[in-house]
Amino acid sequence: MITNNEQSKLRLAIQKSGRLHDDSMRLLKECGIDVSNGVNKLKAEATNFPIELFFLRDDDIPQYVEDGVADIGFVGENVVFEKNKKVNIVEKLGFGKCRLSMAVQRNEQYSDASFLQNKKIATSYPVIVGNFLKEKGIDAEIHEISGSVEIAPGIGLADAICDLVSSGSTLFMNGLKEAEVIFESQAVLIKQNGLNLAQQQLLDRLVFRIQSVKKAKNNKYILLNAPNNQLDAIINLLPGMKSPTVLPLATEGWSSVHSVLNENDFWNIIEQLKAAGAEGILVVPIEKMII
Ligand code: PRT
Ligand code: ZN
Repeated sequence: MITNNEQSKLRLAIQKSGRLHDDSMRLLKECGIDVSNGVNKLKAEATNFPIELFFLRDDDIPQYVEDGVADIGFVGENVVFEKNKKVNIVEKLGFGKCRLSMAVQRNEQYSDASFLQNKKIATSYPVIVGNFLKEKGIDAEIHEISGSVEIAPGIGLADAICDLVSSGSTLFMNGLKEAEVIFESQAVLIKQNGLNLAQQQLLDRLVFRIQSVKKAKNNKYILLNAPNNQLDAIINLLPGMKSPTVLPLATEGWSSVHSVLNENDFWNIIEQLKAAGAEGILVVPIEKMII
């Protein structure tokens, strides 16, 4: 029998150790969720939010969520698509970014996927690679291996590999080059199909916090001094959350302007602000951004 207490709790699966563990724990912390340190345990309980954490291997997370043993999980999108379980992606988490790419030996000429026709591809991602080949109408042999994929071409096991890449240095060190990106990935939040109403409400609260943390990371708070005769031009450059705040400075003819800037346009706008006469520009990180 399920008690009320269990019904209004979320069981979250995260990677026990590996590339996603620390960022997963950091995200929870940034969402104001405190977890007693459970790294050497299989489970941990949050002290100020009804969440229980399960620490698992990343490959197992989609299955646990499909089965409803965990309600939600943080896991790489690459694993979600490869495992192809009945789970829903709720939100991209902004960390664990990488790409699944075809790679070949540096001296090979790979202009497009037709290079792979009748070739042997070593990979730990047979499902995603199989779908890619099918979409391109290419016949190739997939050789599934679970680790050290990058050595396969050098030892004559395969003509190409398909593996995760982030900096590219592993490929480079093994005499390989990235030939084609077939899948872009990052960590995502997944959920099971059978959440009850109370759990869905908890998930909505968690997702709201995650979105606020992500927005804050993508934005900076900017303060600057502007001569009043340039205010219009400067305000036009600054979108702000609604519109910029303008306050008079003690010095006659000058104002202080406060606003929020998106990381992507950041340097571009700073240069234009300087050209428009802005001075004393301060840029500060934002901890949370609630819109
Ligand atoms: O023990 P467990 O099964 O939980 O962990 P794991 O060893 O299977 O996974 P782990 O911790 O290596 O990766 C977890 C997740 O991190 C992956 O599923 C991806 O979603 C994400 N991620 C991000 C990466 C990378 N970047 C990455 N670079 N996963 C693996 N790599 C490997 C890649 O396989 C290759 O060997 O790093 C090497 C390439 O890196 P670069 O920087 O040299 O290009
Ligand atoms: Zn794994």
